Amino acid sequence: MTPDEVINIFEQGIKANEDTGLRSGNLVSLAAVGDLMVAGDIHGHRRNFERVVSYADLENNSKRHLVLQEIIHGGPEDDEGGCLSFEVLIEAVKLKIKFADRVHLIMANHDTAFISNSEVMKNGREMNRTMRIAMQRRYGDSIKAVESAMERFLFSQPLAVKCPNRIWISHSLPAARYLDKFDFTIFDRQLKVSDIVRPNSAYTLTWGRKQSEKILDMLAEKLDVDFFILGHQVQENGWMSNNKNLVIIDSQHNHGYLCHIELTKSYTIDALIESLVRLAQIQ
Ligand SMILES: [Mn+2]
Repeated sequence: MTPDEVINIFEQGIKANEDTGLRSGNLVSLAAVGDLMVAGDIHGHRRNFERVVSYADLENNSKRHLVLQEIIHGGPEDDEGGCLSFEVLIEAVKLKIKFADRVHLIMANHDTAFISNSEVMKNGREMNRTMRIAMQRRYGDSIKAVESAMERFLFSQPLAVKCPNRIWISHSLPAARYLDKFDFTIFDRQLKVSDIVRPNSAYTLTWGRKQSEKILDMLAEKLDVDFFILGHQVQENGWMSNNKNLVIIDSQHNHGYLCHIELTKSYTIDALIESLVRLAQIQ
């Protein structure tokens, strides 16, 4: 793909993000029709991305939605060790363009780190630098324009998806110490660049970890939902649950999972756990 083709894909992706009919502000609200698949962090794992897309089979399931998150940083490298995960992001953006109202890429902390060019470490490497170096080698003199299009695409992503059956999906949730200052209007209004910078609300939403039961109960009430499906926190077994109102899924390794829920039925936490699908079983 030429740099111009890549830029064009990101531009179309921005338009698809902005024009998604179910989006209001930074929240996508799904109707009580069809079903939904949610993938956790992908981190450049192309094979798992392909498994998720193949399992979702959006062509043949016209009422199905797919949520993707944290696609960049990790996976295959070029000959000089540069991170090639931007290639998987481009594939995901193409899918967003094709199924604009049914594919939802939600904002993650690696995205905000890329946009603000702040450090994000993974296995001892600063991932933005290693990815930008690979992009520089690929796109040469056009690097600035490609980076800008990619940053603007990532910035145009919604923050969360709310299901009619009271399930909330976001990359993470704010940690306890940031909750007092959390701006809940962030879901309804236009996002500002300052929102993604520490300690502002899109930053704390996407970076938060280890939310206590008390915090989850409080957020559930405030956001008017019963359950959270999140990514972000690494799960070696592919998922975890607090057996009450939280399921975390992880799709970045060989024990990765996705979550497959109906949008028309009520859930219990046990039923949500039963809706988990092991990626390795998908051809
Ligand atoms: Mn994350």
